Amino acid sequence: MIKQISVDERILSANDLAAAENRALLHQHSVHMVNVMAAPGSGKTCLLLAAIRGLKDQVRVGVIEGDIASDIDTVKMRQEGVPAVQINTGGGCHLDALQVRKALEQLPLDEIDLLFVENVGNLICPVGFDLGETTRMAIASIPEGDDKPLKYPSIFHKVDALVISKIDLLPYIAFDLPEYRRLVASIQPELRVFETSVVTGEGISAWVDWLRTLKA
Ligand SMILES: Nc1nc2c(ncn2[C@@H]2O[C@H](COP(=O)(O)OP(=O)(O)OP(=O)(O)O)[C@@H](O)[C@H]2O)c(=O)[nH]1
Ligand SMILES: [Mg+2]
Repeated sequence: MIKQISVDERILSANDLAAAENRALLHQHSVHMVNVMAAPGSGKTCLLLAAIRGLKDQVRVGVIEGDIASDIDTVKMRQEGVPAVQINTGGGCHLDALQVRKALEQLPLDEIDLLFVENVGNLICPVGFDLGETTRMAIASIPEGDDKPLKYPSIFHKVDALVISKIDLLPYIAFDLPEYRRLVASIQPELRVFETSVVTGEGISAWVDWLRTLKA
């Protein structure tokens, strides 16, 4: 007899299966994972360092760093006293759930409330890969230009929050912030948006206050 397969049955890819297992593991340890996606040099590491300092004593932070090569960002995280694991993709333009699983096995999950994943700097590839995170966040910096929501709409569609970084550079760069925010709202009207600068400190506490609410 031929076995019938329901058309509603979803065939999960290897990544989706691993992501589901990661999510279950994190839930078991009460860890809230935030997948941070953005272009290279947008300010991911600087913002995560600011978050670690702002959350200190209240929220136990851990970090997974995704880079093509080097452990530069991981060293910075460890210098702040948080557990951090480096994944080098060796050329891959995004992290996948299996790589994250290996990193999770190296972290003291019972000592972490909020786990940031700094994904490989890229606006396209990371968007398609569920890592098992609970929250997805994009960072877009002023020097990248105000046309990015038009050119890379899917990242703005898929995230739970957007940080517009390097806001201190607005006086020096042609960037129409109200128009940019209108474009973002046209993609996802309810998207939570923060404007920050690690140079002046503007907007950091509002963003850190929101991060604090994510603690599992
Ligand atoms: N003016 C200004 N510069 C910033 C700000 N945040 C970061 N930078 C600078 O931007 C550069 C890149 O910052 P990083 O935090 O390393 O960026 P990143 O996204 O982690 O970079 P990759 O991990 O290499 O993709 C550094 O020279 C920072 O000093 C900001 O708010 N204002
Ligand atoms: Mg970085």
